[in-house]
Amino acid sequence: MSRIQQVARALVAAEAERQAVARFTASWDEFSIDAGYRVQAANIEARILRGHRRVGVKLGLTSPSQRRRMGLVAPLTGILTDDMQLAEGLIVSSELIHPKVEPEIVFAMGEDLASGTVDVDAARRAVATVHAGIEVTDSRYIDFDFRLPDVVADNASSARFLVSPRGLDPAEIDLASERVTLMIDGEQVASSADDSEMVDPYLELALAANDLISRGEAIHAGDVVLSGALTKSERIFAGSLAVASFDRLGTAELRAV
Ligand code: OOG
Ligand code: MG
Repeated sequence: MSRIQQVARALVAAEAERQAVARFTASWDEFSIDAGYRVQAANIEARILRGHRRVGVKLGLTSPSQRRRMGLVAPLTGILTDDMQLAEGLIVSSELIHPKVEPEIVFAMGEDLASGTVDVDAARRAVATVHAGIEVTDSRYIDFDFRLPDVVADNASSARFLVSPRGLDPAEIDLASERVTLMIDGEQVASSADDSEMVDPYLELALAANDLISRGEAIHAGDVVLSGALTKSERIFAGSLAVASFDRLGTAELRAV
């Protein structure tokens, strides 16, 4: 079995058994981001063979300053499948290891971003509607302790996500100034105003699309795109209610049982 297959299987087992593992970069010096994407692709292919359907893409590390420190030019990406999408805002904690919630702007794509070089305007034009959402991340690594190759292999910590049904036309909303607060059990635990750096979600979409295209992948019409956390993420435990309140996009609510 190749090293890629070994890592892929270990991550599948960690998810299935809800047992976090140590990061692979601790014991495999040559583990690269590129190898991480090969692990990710192998596990998504396996998920699809098990009967799940690809529904979109998630972006991670969408803070430009954080990215510069890490020497990256584009956000990380993970692939979303239908079993990750929450029809109702309910997660079952016992199915997850140590879930965290983070508010995100979500795009429903109207057009493909599949070839050429995508600029910010092209990215915006390809979006059909903009929604409020909450991503539930659940790293398969102990204490969310990972380096870039590890987290890429782990499908960027993807676990569950919620998209509010009501969407706005991109022309109706200035996303660069859209703020959000995250409340857990009625207490504000995070706000995008805490973070002085403004992120342009359309620029992140364009950068991610170009990176996907360079890897032979694409964003497609009909895809859901989670555009990246707007606040720090917060642990959620059974019995708690998380509410993301956006200025104009409305609210998304998620309960953990
Ligand atoms: C990686 C996933 C990051 C985001 O929105 O930035 C992410 C992590 O677990 O930190 O989903
Ligand atoms: Mg996220």
